Amino acid sequence: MTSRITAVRAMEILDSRGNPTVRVYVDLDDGTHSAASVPSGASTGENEAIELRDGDKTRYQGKGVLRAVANVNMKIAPELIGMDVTRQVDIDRRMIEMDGTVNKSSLGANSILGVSMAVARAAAISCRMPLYRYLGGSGARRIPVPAMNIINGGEHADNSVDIQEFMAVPLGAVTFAEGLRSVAETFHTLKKILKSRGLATSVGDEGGFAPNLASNEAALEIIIQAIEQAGYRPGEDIAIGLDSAASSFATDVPGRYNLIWSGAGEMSSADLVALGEQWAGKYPIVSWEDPLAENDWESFKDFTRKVGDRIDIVGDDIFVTNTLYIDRGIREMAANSALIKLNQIGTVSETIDAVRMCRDAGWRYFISHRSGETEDTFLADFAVAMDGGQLKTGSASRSERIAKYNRLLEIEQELGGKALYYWK
Ligand code: 2PG
Ligand code: MG
Repeated sequence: MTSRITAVRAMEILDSRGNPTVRVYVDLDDGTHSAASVPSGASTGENEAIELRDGDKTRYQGKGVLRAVANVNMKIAPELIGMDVTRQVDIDRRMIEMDGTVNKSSLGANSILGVSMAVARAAAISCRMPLYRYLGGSGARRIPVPAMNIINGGEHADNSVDIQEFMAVPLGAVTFAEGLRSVAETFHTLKKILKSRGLATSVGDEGGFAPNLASNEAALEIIIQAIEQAGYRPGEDIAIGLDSAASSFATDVPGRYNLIWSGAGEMSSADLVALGEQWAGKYPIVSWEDPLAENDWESFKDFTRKVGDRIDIVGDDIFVTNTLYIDRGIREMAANSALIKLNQIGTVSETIDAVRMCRDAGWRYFISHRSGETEDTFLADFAVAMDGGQLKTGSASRSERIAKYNRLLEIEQELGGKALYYWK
């Protein structure tokens, strides 16, 4: 028997940066209630689906989401009442059609995604299944390797590091729990090293440390030291993942970058590719996200040609979880992996389409949180459901990040000996 939607309503809540975001509640005729909360990015891609903000400067400096909330309550809800909750694609499509724009700017991706996620969760509860199994099927049992962001820079912190994320990737562990332990221990060891050098141990938006270091390379060196001091082998037990978020230090002149914060100064795309190639040879780097700006397709291709056989070149701002851009990326070999963020595209079913496209092309895909998150653990179940094997969900601090890790620990335990954990 299928269950039907009887109510959909939204409210304004706060995200991990204290900015407003949307939470949506869905009720079904079988008595099921569900809720889901929408994340929010800082280093956003130009072609991302639009997050609707009120722009009313008298509330939350213009960042209120009451218009998005009203869109859920007044426009979306009446359309969805009575629909079969398991018809995720139909429900998402109905909202996309109602919106009528290419980037969801009319209803807002924040209102649409909130509904889409709450619908998926309501359906899972109604079917008496954990969300990862409802979305991923009975074979869903792979727990992703967590790329733990232990040093934050760029737009996620107020320090001297241009690269936005330095991640510790526990690819040598045999279970998620052990992998998580190894990178959490590395995080704590890193704290001690920073302290001993008189460097700040305060954290950035994703919970990694945000010290003022002499250079971007100094961050790589100190992470390697932390891995070793924690008792692990760099590159074997724990490798390094990077997210340059290079659009955030691209200048207005195409192909020119300015590594402002570290003082490294201006450089061309070719210089950046050469530097990246050098680092990829020198450090145990296994994945590199947005090494170049979102419009610098030619240099993305060049970098992929040069190091793509050794490391994952992950497109985030360049692809924005949109099959239109991922398809072009696959055809032009602009990368070999894509980052997957639900709110970049704005519905659960379109996010699944993006994952499917990657999988069909033999690309890897990294499921990701946003720098502004909530306590919602939807992402953890989603990552297991997508069978991707790689997840970015922040550091070993800040509860909005830890909530996802704890949910993954729970899923691994629930699966018992059947859980899978491997990097490649
Ligand atoms: C990124 C994300 C998440 P933001 O660039 O990959 O780490 O950051 O949510 O600010 O876009
Ligand atoms: Mg990114």
